[in-house]
Amino acid sequence: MTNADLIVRNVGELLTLAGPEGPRRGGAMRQIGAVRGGAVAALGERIVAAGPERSVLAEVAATADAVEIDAEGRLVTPGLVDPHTHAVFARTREDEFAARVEGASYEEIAEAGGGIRSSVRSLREASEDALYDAGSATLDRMLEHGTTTAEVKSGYGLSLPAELKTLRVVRRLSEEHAVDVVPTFLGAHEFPDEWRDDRDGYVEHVAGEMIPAVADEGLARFCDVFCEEGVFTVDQSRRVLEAGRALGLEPKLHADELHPSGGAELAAELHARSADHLVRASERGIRALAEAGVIAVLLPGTTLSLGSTVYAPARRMIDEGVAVALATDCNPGSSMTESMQIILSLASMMLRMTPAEAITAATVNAAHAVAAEEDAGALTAGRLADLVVWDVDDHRAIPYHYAVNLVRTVVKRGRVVVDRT
Ligand code: IZC
Ligand code: ZN
Repeated sequence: MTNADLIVRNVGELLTLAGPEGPRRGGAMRQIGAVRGGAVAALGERIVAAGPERSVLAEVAATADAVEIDAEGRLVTPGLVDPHTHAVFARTREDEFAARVEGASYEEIAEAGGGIRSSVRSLREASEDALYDAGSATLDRMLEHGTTTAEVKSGYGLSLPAELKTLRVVRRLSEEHAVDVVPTFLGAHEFPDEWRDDRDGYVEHVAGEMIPAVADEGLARFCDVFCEEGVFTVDQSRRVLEAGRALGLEPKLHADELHPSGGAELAAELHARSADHLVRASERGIRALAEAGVIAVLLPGTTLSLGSTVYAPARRMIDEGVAVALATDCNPGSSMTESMQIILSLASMMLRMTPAEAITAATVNAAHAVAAEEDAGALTAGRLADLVVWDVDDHRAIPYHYAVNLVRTVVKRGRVVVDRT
């Protein structure tokens, strides 16, 4: 018998996502650990039991002040994990969105000095407090939509002080906001105005000065690079990612988003934690990801927002044995959403991932993509009590009923943090 101070019972469909260690691949992506008539019990921040209600209730003793949530037959899943966001920025870019609607491309806008460089100008001027307030409001919206863990990248500073400012804001958010935040350094997101005539010089500045300063302050878990035609080449990306790894920052890549750029192959060569986007990844690149065990983080909200019709080849990846995860890419330029729910809908509608595969990709595989697998992504004893009670009773309804918020209650670290009943 163990004590429990939170019990969620009367769960119509409980998805535990329990299963073998490691990210799920192939047919295992459909195994979501569904239990009819389930319950979850927690003590403090962590789960003590989850499974059929009868066995959970037989295993735990409720404390005198225990909170009980009656799910009234609804669906309960792990809190969603969003493993790729640029959630700390100073200003939105609806001007560029409107220009794209009228025919301008993302790359034309970037070449003309807009895009990421526009976000850099506004972020450099913003105070830490203003960035914190904006980032906190963004995380609030994520939480309201069921996300309980999110990765957040820097990359709108592109100078040592502005990158450190961003990552200190990310750290403050991780300390103060209910959402657990995983910090990623993305100094190689674009070439800032002052380095555009000396691109290799900027790469050396990132590798030789920014990364040591970031590592010294313990400000990031991962190092990412925008490896893409017109931005960082494969060689420049390798240089940055190897410098990061040498100081303890694990590699991640923006790979093959707009053109086949050799990003997937580089991710495999470096045994990166994840390769993200992969819309234009080559066949060889996809096979290399599978062999190297690199997680593919797919971002269909970006494809939608850019008005493209070419989505990442998710089915081919799953068939090849790549572990697929999903993320919002929440950012002011190419995917302005905080909701993983619309991402699940796009995954099913446009990537042809089954609802079960999409949920695996947004929970357990997403947790692996940000090295949070011991805490998040599944409802099993020992993991954090991060869960969502949904306003539906069948997991297939999450991608199906789209563009509305289906969240009823969010529990984060054993506490009710969103209550929409
Ligand atoms: O602000 O445009 N693709 N980075 C790579 C982005 C999009 C974010 C942005
Ligand atoms: Zn991104």
